[in-house]
Amino acid sequence: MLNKVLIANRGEIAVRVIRACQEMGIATVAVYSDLDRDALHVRLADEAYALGGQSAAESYLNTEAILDVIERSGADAVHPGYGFFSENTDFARAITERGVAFVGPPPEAIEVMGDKVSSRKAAEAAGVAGVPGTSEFLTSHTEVVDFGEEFGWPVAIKAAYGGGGRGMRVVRSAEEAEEAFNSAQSEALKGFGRDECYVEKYLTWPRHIEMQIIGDTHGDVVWVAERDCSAQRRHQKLVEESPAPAFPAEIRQAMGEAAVKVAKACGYYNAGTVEFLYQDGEFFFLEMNTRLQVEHPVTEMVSGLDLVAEQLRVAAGEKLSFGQDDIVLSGHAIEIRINAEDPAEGKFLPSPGHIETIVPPAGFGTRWDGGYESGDTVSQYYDNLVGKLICWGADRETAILRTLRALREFRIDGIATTIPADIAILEHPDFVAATHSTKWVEDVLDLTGVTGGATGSGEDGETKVQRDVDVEVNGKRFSVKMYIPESQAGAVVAAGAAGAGAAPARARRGGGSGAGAAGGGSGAVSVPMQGTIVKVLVEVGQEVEAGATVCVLEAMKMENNITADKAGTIKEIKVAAGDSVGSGDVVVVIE
Ligand code: MV4
Repeated sequence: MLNKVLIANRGEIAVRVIRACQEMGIATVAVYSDLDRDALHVRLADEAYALGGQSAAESYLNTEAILDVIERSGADAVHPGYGFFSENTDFARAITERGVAFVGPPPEAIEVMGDKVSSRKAAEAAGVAGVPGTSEFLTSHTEVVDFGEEFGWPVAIKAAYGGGGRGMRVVRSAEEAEEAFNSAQSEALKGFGRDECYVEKYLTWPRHIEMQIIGDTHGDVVWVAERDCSAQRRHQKLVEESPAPAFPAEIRQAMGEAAVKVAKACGYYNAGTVEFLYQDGEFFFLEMNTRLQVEHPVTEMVSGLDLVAEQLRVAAGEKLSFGQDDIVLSGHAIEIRINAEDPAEGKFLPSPGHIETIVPPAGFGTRWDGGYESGDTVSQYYDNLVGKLICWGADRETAILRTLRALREFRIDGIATTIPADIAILEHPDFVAATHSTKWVEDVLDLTGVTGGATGSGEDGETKVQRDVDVEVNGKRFSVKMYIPESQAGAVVAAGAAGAGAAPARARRGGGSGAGAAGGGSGAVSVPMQGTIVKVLVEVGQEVEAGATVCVLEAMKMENNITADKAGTIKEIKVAAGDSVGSGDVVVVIE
């Protein structure tokens, strides 16, 4: 087994790897930039070394500085985490050439899977098809026209050395082909320094499903479970889950076997993920990620495997301690990426800053993989992921309800986070019904009125902070949001404020920036899942605030607050206590 692992990363993934090492009796070496001198991963590691510099390029991407720490610390392995050097062939070679273990795949596999065209060819050689398309680079737009006429429109022109959808052009007819081809080439040249492009049939409403695999250095590779990552915005994943909803077992088996074929074809070992597009019962190879992914915890929660521990064992030369038949999946897990971004009006503006207080939720089936504690600072220099909330349930509805409960319980003050948008996604009937796709967040979800800001400058220019305060008025309890000047933030006490803004007692408790409700709804308040109305908390003619609880739905043995999706007057109440309702039924109308 390994003796001492250098974690060449920061934030929550560095914390995650350090914890796995500590549980296995492996010493840990952290590295840090000037800005991360007091970061959580540094506080937890056995040893810590300064890399110098502030930006990622000056620190975590400084190969010489990391190699120097390997020498000084005597580390016998390096775990790259994700991002940074995790898929860098040269870095992996620099490590292994020194006789130090790289906790990841062989450099050759990283290389093969590094560009879209070679990875597609490798997959096709293994008998795993990509979306129908050309495997040779395009030389003119007439080839796009020929392909579209043969395979049907629309088609997608993609940059061979691109990623994340950049440079991708959707072409809906022959007339659009020339302009699309030229702009795809020029954007590819600008974005990636290479203008080679290819064309594929365009899938109009795909789900993004990826298969976790892990292999050892003795030739064994197994598939673990799939993850559905369709809830994305501009290629940034927001919500991931496992298993994929409405995903037939025979498709799962076929996709798992396809992923193993792709891995074996490139001599893969350690943890990896094969990505597919899934539409109309068919799946197509998209690309392979030769690293541990952000969303690995959902796979851990449904399989019971500690993927980081398995990575470390593989890096130590051990055989996998389990075979394909030993993998048994149980329940459903959902991961929410909590980013320091303000989702107000759907803008997701970066919101780095000082975390005054962070109190993650807890309870049965509730996991927090975080990189920060109260008093830490989220820097603008790095990825703004604060951490990941992962919730497990016996089935998907339970997992959704538990995740919503946990998100509403989450307390984080000082920065805005994506939590309100996450709540809007999980509450939406499309997500509950699993009819969403990779385009749904951007094309369908309405985040108008979602407020995420824990801080915001008030009219007078002074920064105001949001405080959720419980008050009692004439013996009746209300939860109210107060926006107070930052300078007075510490002095706020439960105000006796009554009147405007006071929500009914059962209004969902706020959680710092955690519980902003969608305030821009239609007023037709519906229930996200079938259940029984146990309480109606409003009357016709009553004024309510957005986010106020209008009734309580009992579903999956839990009480769920059904909230007003906008401020206004109760116009109609369609239910009474004891009524059974179905997913999407309207219970209250607000005008
Ligand atoms: C596609 C597609 C539909 N049809 N290819 C975007 C990122 C890159 N990895 C591949 N992407 C897509 N390729 C065809 N033929 C839709 C997407 C796509 C997407 C894919 C996975 C996850 C999120 C996505 C968001 C938008 C578009």
